[in-house]
Amino acid sequence: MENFTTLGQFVIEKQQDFPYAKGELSRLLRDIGIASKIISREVNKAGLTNILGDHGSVNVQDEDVKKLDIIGNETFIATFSKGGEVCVIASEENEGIIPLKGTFSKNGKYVICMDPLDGSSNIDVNVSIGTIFSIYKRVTEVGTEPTEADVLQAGNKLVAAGYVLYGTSTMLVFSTGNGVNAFTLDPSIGEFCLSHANIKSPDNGKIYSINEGNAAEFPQGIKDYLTWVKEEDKTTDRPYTSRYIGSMVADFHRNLLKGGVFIYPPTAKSPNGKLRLLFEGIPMSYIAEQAGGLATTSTMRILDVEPTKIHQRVPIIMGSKNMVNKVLEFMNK
Ligand code: P6P
Repeated sequence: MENFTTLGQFVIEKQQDFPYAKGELSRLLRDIGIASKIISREVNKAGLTNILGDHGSVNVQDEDVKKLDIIGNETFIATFSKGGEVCVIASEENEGIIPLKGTFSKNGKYVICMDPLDGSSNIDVNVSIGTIFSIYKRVTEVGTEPTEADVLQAGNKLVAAGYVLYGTSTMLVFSTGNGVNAFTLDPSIGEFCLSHANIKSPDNGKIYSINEGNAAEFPQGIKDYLTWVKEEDKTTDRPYTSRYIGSMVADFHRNLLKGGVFIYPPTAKSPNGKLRLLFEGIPMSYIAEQAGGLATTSTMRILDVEPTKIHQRVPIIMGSKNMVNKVLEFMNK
């Protein structure tokens, strides 16, 4: 008999570690697993069933929406509506909050903020994409109509967060506040199986991930850091290696395992950076910190930023602890 732990077995075994146990969060994580399997199936046949290419519409970020974006968004909304644990969703694909209309949703105790399919511009060129999610307890009273206050919560209030990477394999990575665990989908049994237990991100690394095409607009500290990483100095293992795939989940996940720093700084075009606080900044910062890394705007911890708008953006420097601190050294010179 093969020796593996499925997501379901893990969640039951670890139940006592989950805040507000009572099985609700376990069911929520199970629902995320189900939705991710459906999206994985769609992503893996993208080239075959003519769901490539633009859906024609544009989302609130004014980005061309690919059909898979729609499928991803609708899949998660339908799954959470059926599950009954979630009362409201904020999605990168929707302008406002999505109060769920499922039979029990009004009594749902949990809130989801999600980017159902991040990196969707990579769909047509067969590059890895991902789902990113945050889970909070609602702040409004159970049984009442959820409000924006339920989704506008700082990352230091998170109950759980994680991502799904649709890459060479489909991997679900999440934390409920007791470290980071990764589960790889085994299509032969249709189960997510524990593949990386208690991930610790290396304190040091040589990989820096940033879109240097915007370099002219970067803050001086970032420009100085990018000069420093390219200098020849064997004692500090430089020059470093540039790795940037343009799909945050893929860039983040590689850096999480190998050591590295991911940077999306402010630019003239996007004075607060391009990435969204609710849908990318907070959940990925939670995972970075739970794995022993850091995540900062350059002036404060991202998990302490109090959201005021659903689609607000945030500058991001996140990853290996010593690498983030090195970037901050240049930013604070
Ligand atoms: P740029 C994808 O559109 C995304 O939201 C992230 O997944 C990715 O890290 C970033 O934007 C890429 O942005 O400006 O470098 O193309």
